[in-house]
Amino acid sequence: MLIKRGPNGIDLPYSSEITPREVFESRRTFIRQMAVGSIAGGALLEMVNREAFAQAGQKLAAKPNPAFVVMDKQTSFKDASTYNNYYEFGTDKADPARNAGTLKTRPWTLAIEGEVKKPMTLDLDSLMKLAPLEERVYRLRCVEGWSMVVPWVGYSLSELIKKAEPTGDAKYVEFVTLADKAQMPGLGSPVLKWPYVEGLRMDEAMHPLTLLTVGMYGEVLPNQNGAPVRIVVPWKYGFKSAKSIVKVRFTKEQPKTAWNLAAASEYGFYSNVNPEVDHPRWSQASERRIGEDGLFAKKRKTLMFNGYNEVASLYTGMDLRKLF
Ligand SMILES: Nc1nc2c(c(=O)[nH]1)N[C@H]1C(S)=C(S)[C@@H](COP(=O)(O)O)O[C@H]1N2
Ligand SMILES: [Mo]
Repeated sequence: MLIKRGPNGIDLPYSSEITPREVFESRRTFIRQMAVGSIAGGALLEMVNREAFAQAGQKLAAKPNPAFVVMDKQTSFKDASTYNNYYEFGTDKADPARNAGTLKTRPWTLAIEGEVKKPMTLDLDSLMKLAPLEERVYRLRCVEGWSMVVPWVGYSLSELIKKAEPTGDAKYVEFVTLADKAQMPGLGSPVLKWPYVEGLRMDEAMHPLTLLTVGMYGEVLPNQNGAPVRIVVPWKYGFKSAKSIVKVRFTKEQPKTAWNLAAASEYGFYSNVNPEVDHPRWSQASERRIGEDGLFAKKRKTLMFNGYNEVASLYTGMDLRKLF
């Protein structure tokens, strides 16, 4: 996919083919005005920003990163965007696709706070431009026993963390997600304590696999997949991959996460994909790949760390049966 270079040399993350016509046209007018020197630099930045206020489905330019591509057949966009867990929009798999249209993803801000030298609040546009967008094809396995293979668009969360300069006291990272009753019908239900909160240990958050995600299948994230910005941690059960995050908080103490608070014996803080540690109510030894669930489809063997063996060294010396 092409990255269009803006008139001032800033890479525009969206290509003109898909830019809404009025934006495209105003850009042309604007370029013309630029040529006659009638617009100041400030106005230019504003224009680039406005252009990047993309909606779900809009194309995103991202460079495939072959170092992060699993060879498994990709799940279809249709399956990945209609079979979801996003309890803020209902607990049925079809609910998020049906109900998440009410999520207002723009404007959006992400606050970076806690144990950092540089706390900041980023709007979506600055977030999109903080590092080059990459496409990465990851396996994602839900604790319920199904998995998907999705081409995500984003960049390593470590890029953002480095900018915030964590202090020596930052041992964990907490992700706080949006909780707005006006937009999210599921908040009326007490299934979880809202907002949905997740967390990682600092070294897990800094691991290059941990992806700050803004798109999938070459497009801006559909709302039901966690627009406008989510985390994807491919070696952990899906619930660690928090959707629609509004805050990244660096802490001394291990964050209290939503699923752990709801049922500590079933959902540990670590929740690494581990075929040897069963969920108290079912085995975790195998999984069903979404899209392969016909009558004759075989279940797949679940792999340790979901197949991401490069993370094993993060856990040397830890008893992963106790710290599940
Ligand atoms: N805010 C929020 N994030 C969430 C959830 C949720 O209910 N709310 N569900 C989690 C679970 S259980 C899974 S399996 C993944 C599913 O991501 P996907 O729908 O994009 O496949 O999102 C995770 N992130
Ligand atoms: Mo899940």
